[in-house]
This record gives sequence, C-alpha cells and structure tokens, in this order.
Amino acid sequence: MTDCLFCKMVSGEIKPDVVFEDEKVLAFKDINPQAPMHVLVVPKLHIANLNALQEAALGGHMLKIAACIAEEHGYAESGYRAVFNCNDDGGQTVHHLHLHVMGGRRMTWPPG
Ligand code: DGP
Repeated sequence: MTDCLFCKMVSGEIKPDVVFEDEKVLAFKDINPQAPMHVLVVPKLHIANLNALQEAALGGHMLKIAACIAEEHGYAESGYRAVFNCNDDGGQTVHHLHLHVMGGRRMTWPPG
C-alpha cells in the first residue's frame, strides 16, 4: 500500500532502525519506546490488523521472531511482553499488522 508507513519501511523508502529481517518479516525499533527494548515485528505483506490475518503460520512466525529478539536482548529469562493492538479500542494507530516486543522493565497488568 503506497500510503502505509510500515509498507514504506518494508520497501526501504523510509529506513527504520532494523534489528531483524527475513523474507516474511521486518523487525525494527519503535520510535516511541515504552521499555528499554521495544521492537515492532511487521509482516512484509500489507495486512491491516489481526482480524485480516489469514495465514496462521505467519502469525506464528512473527511470535517466534519476537521470542528470538527477546532472547538476543537477554530477556528470555527475566521476561518480556509481546502484544498485538487491534483497531481503536485495542490502541492500534498504525494500520499495518505489527507485534510489539517489549522488555527490560517490569510490566504491569492490566495494561492501560
Ligand atoms: P500501535 O499503537 O499498536 O499501532 O503502534 C504503533 C507503533 O508504531 C507505536 O508504538 C509507535 C510506532 N511508530 C509510529 N511511527 C513510527 C515511525 O515512523 N518509526 C518507527 N520506528 N516507529 C513508529
């Protein structure tokens, strides 16, 4: 999608701080980090949100990459959070599916 911020990152038109890339996903640092580690894992294919995700394997791949990123940052044992926000009440502001991966501080529950 030409107007999509994360599609522009996937295409290279906008260059985020990339931490991982393969044929299916791009992972980069969030511009407004909510934790010492805050990475977004996005599919290279434009998918608006979790409701529009058709391929279960892609969701599983995103989660596996999130776990690998957390482990590489040293947070596998201490813990971290991985979350999809979906639509307005879920707090989604960028309408290209993305998985937040946050670690390096104690998270609270319930989230705000
Ligand atoms: P959400 O609210 O779940 O849609 O999360 C969108 C995230 O995207 C939010 O945490 C901030 C991040 N973000 C927005 N614009 C940019 C940008 O230009 N660069 C990067 N790296 N992250 C961005």
